[in-house]
Amino acid sequence: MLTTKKLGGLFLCLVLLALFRHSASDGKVHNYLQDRQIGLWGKPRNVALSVDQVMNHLNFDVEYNGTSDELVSQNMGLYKEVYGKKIDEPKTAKLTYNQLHSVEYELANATLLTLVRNKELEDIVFTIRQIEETWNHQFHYPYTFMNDEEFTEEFKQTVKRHTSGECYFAVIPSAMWAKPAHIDATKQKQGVAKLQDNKVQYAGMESYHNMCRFNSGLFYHLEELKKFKWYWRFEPATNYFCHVDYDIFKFMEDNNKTYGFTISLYDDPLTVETLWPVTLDYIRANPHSVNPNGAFKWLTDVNQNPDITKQANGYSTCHFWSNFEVANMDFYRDEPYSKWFDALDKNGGFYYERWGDAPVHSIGVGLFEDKSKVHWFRDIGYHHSPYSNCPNSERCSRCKKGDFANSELDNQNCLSNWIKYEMTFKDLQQY
Ligand SMILES: Nc1nc2c(ncn2[C@@H]2O[C@H](COP(=O)(O)OP(=O)(O)O)[C@@H](O)[C@H]2O)c(=O)[nH]1
Ligand SMILES: [Mg+2]
Repeated sequence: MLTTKKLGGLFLCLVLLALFRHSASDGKVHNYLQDRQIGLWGKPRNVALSVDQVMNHLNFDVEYNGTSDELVSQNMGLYKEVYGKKIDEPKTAKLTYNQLHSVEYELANATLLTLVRNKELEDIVFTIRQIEETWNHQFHYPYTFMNDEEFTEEFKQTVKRHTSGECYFAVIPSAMWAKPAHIDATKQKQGVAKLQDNKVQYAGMESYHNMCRFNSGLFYHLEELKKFKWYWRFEPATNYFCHVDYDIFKFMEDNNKTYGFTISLYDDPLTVETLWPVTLDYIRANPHSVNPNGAFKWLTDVNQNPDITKQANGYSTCHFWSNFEVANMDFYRDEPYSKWFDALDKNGGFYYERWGDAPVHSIGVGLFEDKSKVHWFRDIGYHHSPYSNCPNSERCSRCKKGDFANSELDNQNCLSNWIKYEMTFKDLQQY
């Protein structure tokens, strides 16, 4: 029999449930995640997949009853909704500070890292000053500068004046930088000509191809980097807008993350026409290397930009924009990534096409790592022309809150797909 007391208890439970659902609700974001039935309790299984299972995951093709323009606009709505939320530091993570600027502070095994040319001295100082001002003045993490040539004394002395941590200068051995001997010159010429006909940026600049290959799969083998586990990549002339007080590297370490990013974009499909087919061949032979909780849908979405996915033969071209990234180099050094990179290198697409380090890192992370180990640094305000990540936070200045780029570039934004397909409700509540 239902007594008044029991009814009261039931009522209280219903009210609490409703309150929980309300407080946990983020409008559309909540609905998307509910639709996918991924929630607080959605723990993935960690069992190796068979070839068929892997291929099934990668043939993802949601029916979408609308045009891709409609989807872009819907996704930008989601993007703006997420950005509209006021954020501060991550709420549910372990954070480490050095508020007293103690010299005793124990650093993580990490370096700020940039590949840069002597002629970019002014631009690199421009960026270093912002990294110091918004973050590193509290920690004094070391910097590693990489170059395919010797750095000039002027370069070295100038950057040392603007950095609060130790500076290391690494000259890249030509075996790591130059085009490998197995590249077929005729095939390369034909490939470059095709890219040039299609107005692909940097197509005929061999140093750009070298740079992409080096950043994709070689930098972490440099002698000067062997001692480090973590890196934060930065580029000349980029901006950092927000003050971050906690240790970014320890955040990664203490919260079990492998890869951190700020911006996610589409690539020019012509630069990576065969990257996905070559990768599929590799994983057909090595299905065990694929992580069962990979970011498969983000990698293969065909709805928002169907032409791109078709032209890239099944790869959405969505990638983490790697001119900013914080990551664990041991992930690249381990077998799943490094063996796959060797297969890519052997194929030669870094020269026959223009495979970039951003899609290569992203496919590698998306296939071989658990997506829960990928972190979107919502709180790091960042700009590399023409795109930005500018959160709605009191900690940021000099950028327009919620800004991505000019609206005609909205269809270049992939972050909504990451949010919709790969983030859990709990991930979204982290800030
Ligand atoms: N040392 C060196 N650095 C390079 C070279 N080419 C590109 N970089 C660096 O590689 C990064 C990416 O190059 P960038 O010109 O910014 O390419 P984009 O961002 O794709 O337009 C930047 O940090 C550049 O300074 C090169 O030939 N030598
Ligand atoms: Mg750049």
